[in-house]
Amino acid sequence: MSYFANVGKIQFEGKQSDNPLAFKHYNPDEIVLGKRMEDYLRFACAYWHTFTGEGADPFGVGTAVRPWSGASGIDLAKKRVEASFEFYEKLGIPYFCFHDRDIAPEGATLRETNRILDEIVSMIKDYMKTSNVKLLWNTANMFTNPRFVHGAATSNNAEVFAYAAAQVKKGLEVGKELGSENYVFWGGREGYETLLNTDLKLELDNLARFFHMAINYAKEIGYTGQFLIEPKPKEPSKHQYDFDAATTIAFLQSYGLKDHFKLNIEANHATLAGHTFEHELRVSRINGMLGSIDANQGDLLLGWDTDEFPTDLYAVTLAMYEIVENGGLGSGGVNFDAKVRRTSFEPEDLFYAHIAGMDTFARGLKTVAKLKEDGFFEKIVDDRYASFKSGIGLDIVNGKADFKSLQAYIIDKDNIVNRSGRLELIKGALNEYIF
Ligand code: XUL
Ligand code: CO
Repeated sequence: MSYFANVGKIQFEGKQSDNPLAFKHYNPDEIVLGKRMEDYLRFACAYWHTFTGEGADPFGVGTAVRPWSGASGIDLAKKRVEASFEFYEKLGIPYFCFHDRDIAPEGATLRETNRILDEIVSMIKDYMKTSNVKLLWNTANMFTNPRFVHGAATSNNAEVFAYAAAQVKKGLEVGKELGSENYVFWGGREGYETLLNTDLKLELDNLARFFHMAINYAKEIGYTGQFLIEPKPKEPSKHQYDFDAATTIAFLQSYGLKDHFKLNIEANHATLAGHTFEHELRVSRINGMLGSIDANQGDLLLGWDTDEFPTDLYAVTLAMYEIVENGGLGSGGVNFDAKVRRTSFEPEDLFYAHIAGMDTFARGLKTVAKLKEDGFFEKIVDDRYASFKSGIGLDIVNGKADFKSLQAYIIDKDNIVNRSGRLELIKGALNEYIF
């Protein structure tokens, strides 16, 4: 049975090709910056958007036409698994990611839910035996079911905390079973609405307790995937605890968790926090915390998490620069946490969307290789901070200066000279690399 019979294996055909079902820039075997493109980028398909999502929005039901539409329950779950592996193979995407509830429906009790999950996990495991496709990460959906109305690990209800713990326990077991290279925590409802009824300190302490329990259990069962936290400032919660990279890193540090986690940075979450994607990546990178990315883009005119496929070359180039400077993403990858627009409802659109995203990142990587070859940003920054390379600046950097020596140095100088930042010159020159 074929779900995407109209589509064959997507090949790299190069820039000249006018075949919409071909890569123009993503050439998995091409060596860029000393590594195969496929190994650098480690692309992943997000199960929830591509196979579970149906294109619903708050004003209307789904519009997506899918070859598995019409099925329900466990039958639907199985059809999605079959379709997903056909999709990965045809697209040539090396990884996938899922939430527990994306792949299998819930039962009446957690015991029943886990039994259904096991059935689908074993089916996925069988597919993985005959395929090169691997699981980049799995995670727990602890935000859709009404039981999580007040949060999961930060709920005021201890029974919900227990439920969430049992759910993540199972997630780690599933991660071990399928060899997931990372395990993600995105705290969609880990936040609060108003301080009028909230014990902020208890909620944060509980969140830290929850993470410590996860670390202990992973150790106990020998799950070795990297733990990742995915920051997001709001939506669905108003004040989300993992607001952005800096807030999350400070939280992890305060609770003795920093060595056990890295961050999964999502472009659209960055913009919701009032940052650029590259800002969030830079903050993570310089703290040694950049683990993986959720590749997408938002729409600044809309202001919510639109999860569009990433096609903005400018933003993706700057993001790839951070990834290259990080020495790649280690066990992480580039997960397309992105959905086709509600108006792009045909199955082929799933291929066009991923091709666009993969080509954009491949172009970004190639542009960064050229920028690195020329030392583009390195020269700009070296020159701009030259005052710290010698004299009083070098003393400051080397810890040889104090307030008294600095005062003595500056007190009689009346000619402090600043230099232009040359921003427009830089932007014009950068355009020449990108276009
Ligand atoms: C929600 C979001 C999630 C996480 C995984 O905004 O990004 O899909 O990536 O739970
Ligand atoms: Co995400």
